[in-house]
Amino acid sequence: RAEIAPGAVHVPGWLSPEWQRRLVRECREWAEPPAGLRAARLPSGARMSVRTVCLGWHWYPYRYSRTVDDGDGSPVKPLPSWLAELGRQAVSDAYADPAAGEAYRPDVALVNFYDSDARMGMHQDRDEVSRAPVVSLSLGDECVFRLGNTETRNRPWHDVELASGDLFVFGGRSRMAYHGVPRTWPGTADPAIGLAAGRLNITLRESGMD
Ligand code: MD3
Ligand code: FE
Repeated sequence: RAEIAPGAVHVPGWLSPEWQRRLVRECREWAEPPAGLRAARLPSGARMSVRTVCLGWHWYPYRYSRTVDDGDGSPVKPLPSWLAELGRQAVSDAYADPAAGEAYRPDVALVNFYDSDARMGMHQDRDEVSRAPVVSLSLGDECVFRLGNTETRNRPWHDVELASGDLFVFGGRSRMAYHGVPRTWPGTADPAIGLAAGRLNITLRESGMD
């Protein structure tokens, strides 16, 4: 465990190879239509290079709905209870505090698919009403993850290399920090987890909505 900033805890290799293989397989199924993978369109009209599938709630810049309003209009896929439970275990382990895990009730997951050119610019996650932590699980290619400050999208920031199986929990004062993924490292994934190329990131969140 490494606390990169207050409330931001990195746990390298948290997911076993078995969990990594299972999650890759599940991500592939979630990516299928209806309500499958899409590249969100920003209000500027630009398409994100990262493609996303949502579970529980559908995120589109910059709000949540129960249907894929910027896609095929289908109801969003449910968040499996086993994945919410994995999120509780993640919070409990990262903060070494079983009570923190017990209190965590994620109701949405965003699954991001990165090909070798995909990037995520510096942004804040402010579409959730809840200020509960965000849990991040990385699979496949390694990447540079950039954790900034809460004031501006510019320096100071920390660059952290994230690899397949890594857990990151962002709570407390880091929950509103700017962050992004300036690049991935193509070819660094272990094909044994079932992902030949690219990077997957699963984030779990509490929406704070009914
Ligand atoms: C720090 N995803 O989906 S996960 C996102 O790797 C997003 O796909 C990145 O940023 C990815 O919004 C980073 C790590 C992450 C997620 C949420 C955060 C870091 C965060 C919220 C607050 C602070
Ligand atoms: Fe984010």
